[in-house]
Amino acid sequence: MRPMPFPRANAEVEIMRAKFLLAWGAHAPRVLAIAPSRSRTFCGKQVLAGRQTQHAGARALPGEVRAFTLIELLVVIVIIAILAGLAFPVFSSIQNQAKKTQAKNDVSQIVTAVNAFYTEYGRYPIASTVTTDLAATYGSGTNSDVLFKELRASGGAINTRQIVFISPAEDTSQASPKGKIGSDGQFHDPWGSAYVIRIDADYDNQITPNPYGPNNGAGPEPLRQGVIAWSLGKDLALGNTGKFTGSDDVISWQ
Ligand SMILES: [Ca+2]
Repeated sequence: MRPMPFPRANAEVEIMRAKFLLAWGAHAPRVLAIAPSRSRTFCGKQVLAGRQTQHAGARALPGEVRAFTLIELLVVIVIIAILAGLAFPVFSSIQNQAKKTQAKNDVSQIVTAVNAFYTEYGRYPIASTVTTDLAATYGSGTNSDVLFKELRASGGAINTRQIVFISPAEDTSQASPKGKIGSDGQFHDPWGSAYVIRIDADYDNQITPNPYGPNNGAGPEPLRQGVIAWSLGKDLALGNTGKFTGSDDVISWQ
């Protein structure tokens, strides 16, 4: 038998080796790439004969699972964190604007209810012993439950016909629930502080004092109103250093 030339025997061994590597690679967890410099041509076909090297960016073999690297996951997490950071202030601003809209609606309803009471009874829902507008201020200093008992026909002495002039949602499990009547009987704004109401107790068709002072963004003093209501806003404080201009308060008369 004529001995097989060494280069041909070497080529057959390398073909078998390449077949083994391809078969093994189908079950390997990582991509196997063959160093191109170690391949050679046999009978016009490319024979893979090089040393195997792991390469994350190499093309996956059939049936192989492509996994994310730690760096790729970290990049995705950082991008998500940046997007969330950008979206949160926008979301917070929209939410606060919705609360201001609700507060504006609530103070308008309170004023409408007090005026309706006046139309019905010819007087405001306050005790006859209260004779100044400053004394007829409820929700700040004086608890507003005495006023809302009358307006809600809930135990008041003046609303003798038990007419319901206003009916906000109620949550008596909390002292100051947001946007509801609490266990203290007061009507709380969406940030949790009680709405403040001032009524023309001396019946001169104007209210004195203006809670923000004259010409501080909330009109003159006295105000030509029978009843006013306001919310302290998100900062839970009256005005911006006492002035309405630049504050987050919500008022009924503008
Ligand atoms: Ca007055």
